[in-house]
Amino acid sequence: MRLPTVADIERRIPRPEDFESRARGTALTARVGSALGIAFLICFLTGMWSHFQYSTPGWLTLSPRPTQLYRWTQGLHIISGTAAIPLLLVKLWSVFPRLFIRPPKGARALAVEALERGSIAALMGSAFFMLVSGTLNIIGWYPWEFSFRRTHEAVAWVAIGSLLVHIAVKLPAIRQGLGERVEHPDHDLDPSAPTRRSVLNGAFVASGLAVLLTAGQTVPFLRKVSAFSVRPGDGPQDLPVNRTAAGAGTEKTALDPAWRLEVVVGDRTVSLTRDQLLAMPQSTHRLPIACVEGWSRSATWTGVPVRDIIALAGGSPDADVTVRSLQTKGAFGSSLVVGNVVEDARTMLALELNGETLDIDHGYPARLIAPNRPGVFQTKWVNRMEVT
Ligand SMILES: Nc1nc2c(c(=O)[nH]1)N[C@H]1C(S)=C(S)[C@@H](COP(=O)(O)O)O[C@H]1N2
Ligand SMILES: [Mo]
Repeated sequence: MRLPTVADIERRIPRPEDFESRARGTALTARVGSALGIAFLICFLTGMWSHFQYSTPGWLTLSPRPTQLYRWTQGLHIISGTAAIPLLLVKLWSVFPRLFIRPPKGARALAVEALERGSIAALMGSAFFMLVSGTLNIIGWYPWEFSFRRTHEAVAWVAIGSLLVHIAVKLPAIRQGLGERVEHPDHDLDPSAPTRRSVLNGAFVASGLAVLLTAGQTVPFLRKVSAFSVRPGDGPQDLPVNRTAAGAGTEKTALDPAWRLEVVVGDRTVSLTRDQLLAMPQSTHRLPIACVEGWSRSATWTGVPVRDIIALAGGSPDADVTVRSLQTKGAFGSSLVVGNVVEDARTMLALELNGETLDIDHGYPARLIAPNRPGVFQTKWVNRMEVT
């Protein structure tokens, strides 16, 4: 038996012309690609906003208004990312025969081709990474060792950078494709074959369905429609739960009658029982929990404004306050509330949720709730506030 030669192998590798579907073509690629580009751009901008809200740089002061801002930006982030998945698959299908173009002759042409393919490889790799890691994050599964947040952010820059290069390189083809009619001129030769129009419509329908079936986790009127949304509405007191008291190791300490809220201002510490907190003037506000993982839900919270508690201990009502909890396991056991958020009367140490005593999984005996704040910072099982 003779071993196959390079030429034998080459003969077996298909060529672009071997893929005959007339549904492919620049008219389709340019349209699906434009929609995908818009989805990626929205996803990128809202994602960067999320990083700003999560670790706010010193030059930026985030306002507690608009109250629902983070809910909107993070909702859009998850919706645009979900919409992008079917679009990316159809876009890939429409161009993948081009992967089989043979390398050109000549060093210069070869170098240009290698650069272009390199940028496409970076774009594909980063786009897949973003959509896969984002989806796993939405479903709350972290099968990796690295920090999701930092890696998702770093790769986002690779994705947006290589996307801009790709758009710049392909601009003439994009303009040509958008100028062409969608349908192939001889599409009636074989009426049973899928047409470009049907593939294009299919891509948009699939993308729309993906959104409809999941967006109910953040868009209230879609709640009943979104069969695949991750946290549709279960959880005590009509509000989903990410980390339970058992998960945080607080199921005993939270119910301990010896619980006190310690308020530390300088070298002064004031201890308050839950009854003492209940005896202070209460306020009630409707505020959302807007989780970075893409679900959000408004609820009616009753409790004591944080600024009143700080003032009671002799602190300034616009001080920066570190809020700590009984949590012993895992992340997000404490958070910082900056002065202009403390100052807002709706920033509360909540004692009641939807008219009932806070459920232990929602942070009994007391939890923080503030307007326009990522869910991870709405600290549950609070036992200490420090003016820093
Ligand atoms: N102490 C503590 N508080 C926490 C968390 C946590 O892990 N530990 N998770 C946060 C996250 S990620 C979210 S989205 C909200 C959810 O609040 P809920 O469970 O009452 O809906 O709580 C936040 N508060
Ligand atoms: Mo969250």
